Amino acid sequence: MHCGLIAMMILTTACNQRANTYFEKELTFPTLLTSDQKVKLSAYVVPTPRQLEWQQLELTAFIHFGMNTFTGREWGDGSEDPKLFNPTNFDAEQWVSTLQGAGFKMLILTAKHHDGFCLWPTRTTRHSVASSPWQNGHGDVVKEVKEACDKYNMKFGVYLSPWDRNAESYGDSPRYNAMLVEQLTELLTNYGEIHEVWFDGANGEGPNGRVQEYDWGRFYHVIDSLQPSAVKAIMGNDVRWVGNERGLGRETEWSVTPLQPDINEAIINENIRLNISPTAEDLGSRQLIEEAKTIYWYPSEVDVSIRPGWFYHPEQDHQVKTLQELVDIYYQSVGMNSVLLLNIPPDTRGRLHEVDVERLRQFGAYINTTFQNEKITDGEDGWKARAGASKEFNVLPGETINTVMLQEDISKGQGVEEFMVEGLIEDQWVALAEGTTIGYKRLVQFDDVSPSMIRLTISKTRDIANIAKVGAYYAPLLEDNRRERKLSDISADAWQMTKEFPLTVDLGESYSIKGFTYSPEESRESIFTYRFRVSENGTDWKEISGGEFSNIKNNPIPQRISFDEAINARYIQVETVSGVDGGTPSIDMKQIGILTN
Ligand code: FUL
Repeated sequence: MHCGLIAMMILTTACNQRANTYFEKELTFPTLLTSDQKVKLSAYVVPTPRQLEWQQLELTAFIHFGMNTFTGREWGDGSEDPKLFNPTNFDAEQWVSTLQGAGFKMLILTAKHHDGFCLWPTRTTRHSVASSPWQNGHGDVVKEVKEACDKYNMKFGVYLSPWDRNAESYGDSPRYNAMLVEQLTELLTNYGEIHEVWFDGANGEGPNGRVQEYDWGRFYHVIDSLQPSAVKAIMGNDVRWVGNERGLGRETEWSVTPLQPDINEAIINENIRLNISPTAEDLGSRQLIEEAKTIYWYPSEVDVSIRPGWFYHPEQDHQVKTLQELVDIYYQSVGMNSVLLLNIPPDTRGRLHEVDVERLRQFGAYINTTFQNEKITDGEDGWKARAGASKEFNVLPGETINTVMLQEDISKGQGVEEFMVEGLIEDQWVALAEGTTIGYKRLVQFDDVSPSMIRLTISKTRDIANIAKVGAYYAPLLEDNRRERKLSDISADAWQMTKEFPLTVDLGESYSIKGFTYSPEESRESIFTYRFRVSENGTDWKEISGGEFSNIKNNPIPQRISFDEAINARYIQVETVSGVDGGTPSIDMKQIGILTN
């Protein structure tokens, strides 16, 4: 059946249809369709105008700043004294001008993180900048950042953590929901235009913790009515979490997917039926579309920090990602049909650290230089491609290339399932790269070549694909000066495990211990809360550290715990109190490192 006809048929059942053949954001399939018809129709689901505008930003920046900046933690527990928040040289313009210079188009600020401390003088709680010594309690971080954004023509978004470890009403669902609505309303009415609202999904409350039932429908309604240009991200239904915090998109990244955030029973059950979640590898294959009842335009956002942590910690000044790492992340996010949300955390002065500023400058310059130097002609002529169609492009004489950029006109949907790029070298067509999805943007890399022409073949599509742009570039090779931090200052050669539960280790001799590291492993559940004890003789133990490895579930990087003061010990013991999935995972000796420096 002709697609237009099917679309007409569906007119009565699907919502939000724009023109005759497009389905804005959402399409519910009528039951009569065959699998092939469903797949074909999925190519006609398109973004809303705000989703489209968001996708075109490509580079967006996260700013994690707040109480944790001053306590050295990643997740505060809400009991922090507001007096600790006291930036000495706060300069929002420095953040925004640096980001703008590096090509970023939006800044998202942690207006409230899990510790509940509000960066604006809210009426909902005293746990805010108004109770801090900063600007004698008259400061407003949200306002200063928004003003700087306006000055530098940068879009602005807010991160408002639903999980709140300070709010007394948290867990008393209606009361806390009312507070969150009030906080949202303040943020969305007092500061001008807002372009993204970021609802994080983290909640570290254990089995005995407070359980809050969020009223997502109400939160969405508040945002849609107060800020119609804002996309709702992560626990919001406009922008999807890519599924990791490592800056890694999918090779096959469909913006059209049956996935929706787990905001109500019906959605949770449907996600379970389809076996999908933000971390699933397959979110949009033919097979999945065939089984789906409703599909959505729900594109991916890649959030990753320029440092190991989301918040600033001085000991991570040497671990700012290298230019090579940032460029890799760019290829794996923007180059894989996603928007990059790169976090750069300001320090206790309230400024971006010099190392980060320099790295951002290098990154912006590299991306700019690479992609401003187009090496082919006529790559911007729109092209409607059926499966099997090819098109050739002239390469500027004598130029070397190693990167190709492909773009679909996503205002007409996403359709390409397979493509191939070849180069004409000495009258022979040579394969340069192949891939699956394109979507808004796809970058593919290959070894340096100097072809006279390149040829793009759209090998497989869901329906006619709308190719908006083909480009070819030379991306200079970078020297990777990655610096790994040591996970242990002492060799484990002489260590002996003396007990398995809790893991007890004889280090062979006594050391002055200043801290320890714990490296999670993919194959086993990570520890969430722990106790760490030391002993000189293996009999008398002293507990010197305990608590949580915050955010280890979403960001399973090595954890470094430093003690307040060094302690002499020959034996150590690590006890699992709880795991990230509610179990009590065991731990292997090789997952532990001892810090003595
Ligand atoms: C996570 C949070 O728990 C982290 O602290 C951070 O804000 C990150 C962006 O999202 O889930």
